[in-house]
Amino acid sequence: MARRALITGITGQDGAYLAQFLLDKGYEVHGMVRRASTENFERIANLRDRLVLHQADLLDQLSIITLISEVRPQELYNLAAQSFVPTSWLQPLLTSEFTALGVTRVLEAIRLVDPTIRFFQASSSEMFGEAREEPQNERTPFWPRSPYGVAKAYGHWITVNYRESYGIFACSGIMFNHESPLRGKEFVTRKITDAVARIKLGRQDKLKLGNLDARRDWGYAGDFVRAMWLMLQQDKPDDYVVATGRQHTVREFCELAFSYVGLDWQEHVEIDPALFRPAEVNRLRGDATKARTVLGWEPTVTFEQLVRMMVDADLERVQAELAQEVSSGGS
Ligand code: NAP
Ligand code: F7E
Repeated sequence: MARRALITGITGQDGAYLAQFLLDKGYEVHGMVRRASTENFERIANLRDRLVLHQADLLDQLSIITLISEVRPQELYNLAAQSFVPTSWLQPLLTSEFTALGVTRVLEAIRLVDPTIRFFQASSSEMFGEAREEPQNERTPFWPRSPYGVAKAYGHWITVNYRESYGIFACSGIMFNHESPLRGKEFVTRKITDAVARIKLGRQDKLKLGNLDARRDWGYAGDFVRAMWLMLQQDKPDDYVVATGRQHTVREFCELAFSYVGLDWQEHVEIDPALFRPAEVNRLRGDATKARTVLGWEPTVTFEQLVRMMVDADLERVQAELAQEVSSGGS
């Protein structure tokens, strides 16, 4: 019989990559989606026929219990969250409800319905915040710098706590930034590659950014979902940093993305003070030695390949939009 997995946040970047990964492994894949007035399934459109989607919401305990009772998965990947850091200052309570308490709701449902379900929690390098050491590993203390980071720290510790209190096979993946052509356009990498494509094709001239000096450890989402799965295949549940170990500034990302299409970033990028954050996470770099040695996990896509992959995908998409406009204008 096929193994059954349930993914919360299946409509997001990681949800789409994980769904594809699990389908390729022969899983029966179920996804939790929240109700919206307009469907939001673009990222999983190509998989739609092979997935079973169910309505439930991280805010609604009964809906999660009902969902898990109906699906009875062997593995549950909790990827749903309010994941955009700036929004967490505008909506700190909602962020805590989704990103922090939502984790407890899922764990409580597992505890009640079937405590043998293996659980993955999508934790974040934002928990390290103003990091006490570099690179950061599983023992580096947390100092989150946003309501999002604080909420993720709660989600991490409640995952550890349910493992220790109830013996649930609960793993926390402390994931550093990971990107792809499916990344939301408000995150800095995709904001840049989308603008590069639009500028190159004459649809835009300027790109407003905030802090160009911030340093991140950027990896590829397709690599990160493999680490999630590997965690749930081990004999024992544990926590793992998932990162490339390489660090770049936002400025370097810009330079590479613009120069790839023959543009000078300095002619197009403007600094907008409104995009600076109330408290910044200046530098992050992960030490994934444990994931490498225990899980056998390795990233396969370099920073340079990632930037080019994202620019290429945005160029193709904007070109297709332009062609569509021309053909509908001409008809
Ligand atoms: P994303 O693209 O923003 O996707 C978030 C998902 O959560 C969406 O499917 C969204 O559904 C869903 N969601 C939000 N609130 C919900 C609610 N109340 N009930 C049900 N579903 C809800 O995020 P991502 O980049 O794929 O990241 C996946 C997870 O990893 C998140 O928990 C994120 O915080 C964490 N993480 C991400 C990174 C990264 O660099 N990408 C790094 C570390 C940790 P809608 O489509 O309906 O909005
Ligand atoms: O910002 C700087 C900004 O929004 C990266 C989420 O997936 O990864 C992500 O969080 C850096 C920051 O990602 C702009 O100040 C400059 O220093 O792409 P971001 P993030 O905040 O690191 C972690 C691991 C998660 O868990 C989160 O869910 O870029 N920056 N100018 C900008 N950032 C944005 N968004 N927009 C700008 O214009």
